[in-house]
Amino acid sequence: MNSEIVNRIKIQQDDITTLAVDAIVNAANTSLLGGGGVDGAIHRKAGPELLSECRKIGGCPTGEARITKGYKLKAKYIIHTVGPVYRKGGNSPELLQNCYENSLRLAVENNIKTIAFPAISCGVYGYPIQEACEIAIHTTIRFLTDHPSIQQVIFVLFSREYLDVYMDYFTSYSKNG
Ligand code: AR6
Repeated sequence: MNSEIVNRIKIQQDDITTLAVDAIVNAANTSLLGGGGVDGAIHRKAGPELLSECRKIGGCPTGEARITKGYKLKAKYIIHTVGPVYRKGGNSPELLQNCYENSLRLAVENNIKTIAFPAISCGVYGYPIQEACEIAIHTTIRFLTDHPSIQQVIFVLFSREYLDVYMDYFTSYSKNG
């Protein structure tokens, strides 16, 4: 793979709510009114004004994305996307791919240059990490190839185990893809 693209992708173990990037992505639900996991952590850190802005948006269908301000976070924006609840043999792969594409599209439209993604759908929504990782990386690389304005995409994993899955796949993809 093109080394210019490789350099625009970073993978790290971290708490996404601490990052000073233009936008962090939230793994939300269709209500956009908060929940557990990364969604809960983002709402707690950003403060109650985030919930007020989310109420005005009025929800978001699975696979789509909406943008709000970052409020008390270091990130300027939050892009809220709704991952699929994993169902084997269903349309979960397409929906998860839409989450990455629509989030990145919103980033371009809002002049966002640096964006961090959690492992969307890989917690409560039960998506197997290996399959989700392949969709996340493949979709992002394809998007970055066509959209030079995005300088950095960071994949943020909470656990060492998930970090290793992403690192291994990205390394083999970089060599062979
Ligand atoms: N930073 C980075 N990653 C995190 C953080 C964090 N602070 N906290 C959790 N993760 P989940 P989903 C990881 O369940 O599967 C919510 O209730 C976590 O370890 O947050 O898309 C929403 O409201 C996992 O690998 O999101 C929805 O109802 C990944 O983030 C539902 O959960 C995603 O786990 C969405 O479920």
